Amino acid sequence: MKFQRFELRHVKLELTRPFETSFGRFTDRHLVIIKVFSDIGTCFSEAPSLHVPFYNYETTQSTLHVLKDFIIPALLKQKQEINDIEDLHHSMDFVRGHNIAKSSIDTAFYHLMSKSQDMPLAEYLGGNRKEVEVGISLGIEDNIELLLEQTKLALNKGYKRIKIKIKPGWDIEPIRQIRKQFGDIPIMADANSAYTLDSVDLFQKLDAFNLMMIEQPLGYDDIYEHSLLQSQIKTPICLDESIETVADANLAVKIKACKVINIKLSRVGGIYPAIKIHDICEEHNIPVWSGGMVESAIGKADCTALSTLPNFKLPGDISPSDRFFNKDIVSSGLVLERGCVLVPTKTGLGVDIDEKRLEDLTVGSPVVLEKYDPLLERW
Ligand code: OSB
Ligand code: MG
Repeated sequence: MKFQRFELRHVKLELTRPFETSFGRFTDRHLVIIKVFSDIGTCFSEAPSLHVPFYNYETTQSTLHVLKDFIIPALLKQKQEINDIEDLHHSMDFVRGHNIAKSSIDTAFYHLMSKSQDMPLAEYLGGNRKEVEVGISLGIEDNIELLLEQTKLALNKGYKRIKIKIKPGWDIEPIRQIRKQFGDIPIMADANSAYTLDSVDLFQKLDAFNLMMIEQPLGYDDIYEHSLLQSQIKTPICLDESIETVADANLAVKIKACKVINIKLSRVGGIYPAIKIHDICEEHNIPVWSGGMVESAIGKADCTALSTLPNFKLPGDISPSDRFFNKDIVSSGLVLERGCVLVPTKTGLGVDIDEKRLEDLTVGSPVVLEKYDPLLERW
């Protein structure tokens, strides 16, 4: 397979309602969407970095920069064919980090290969589920009544677990109220690194609410202190931000820093490293689930396909387009039924991009890169 042309777009999607986490409140979602042309066909892929470096260091602009000035010129320069995903990653290894940028190239490769072999992406990955269980991630609200209202709507739609975002001052009380009103439903809390070890008492109090897990309570780059916290609380800790590589997952599992891992394929650099982390966790009896980054239907379809692998044992943050957006960039997207997202059965990614809508939602002009141009190589 040879890459021939890339069209990079900065796309802005309006959220149906603001989404707030401990690191910020957002009303729009900025995404990098790429159309990839190759000798075996074309496809679309997504790099779901945020527009601000508040979740990890990547941003919409850093993603465009790293793709345009480093990763894509290297791919266009390459004379040999790339026929294996490991080779593709070797071609990108010279760039350190920037996993979300890399994930858009990794997923494009999988979309092209699965389509050219007439297989749905999930089947190409070796998954054999027809549907995957999903939960919803509910943002911080202005008051608890609004959160209870959102919880009720989500349960009525069938979501199999409720995750609420917490931060100091918005933790015990919202959880207590949800338990009181909705009883024994699966609930978890995601702190996005809003606490330190000084809050051990608070986490011990949270043990009383029987949460499925607590996600990333401590530092975004910490693993060790999570192991100290895990040994003092009953609630399973789930790591998100601090697992960026296979080495991070290995360390976390070995030192018992968590009992669950949230795999975001974008955060770890794509489907290939995500599967490696999935396998390590499986060997160590650590269940995983697919996290989300408020992706378009492109990214959510990738997460769906990945979640058909056997160690995805807990509901993922996966949803149809209308969970976050008035207008997504697809003409047909994912479908939610009985708390499950149906695994697309079409070949390749399995959702259809509406190119007119993509054009309408593009900020500025697309950047087109084709053929190797030595002037592109600035390093
Ligand atoms: O921590 O899981 C997170 C969104 C943006 C950045 C970080 C996170 C999230 C979510 C959204 O929780 C989950 C989703 O896409 O449904
Ligand atoms: Mg999280």
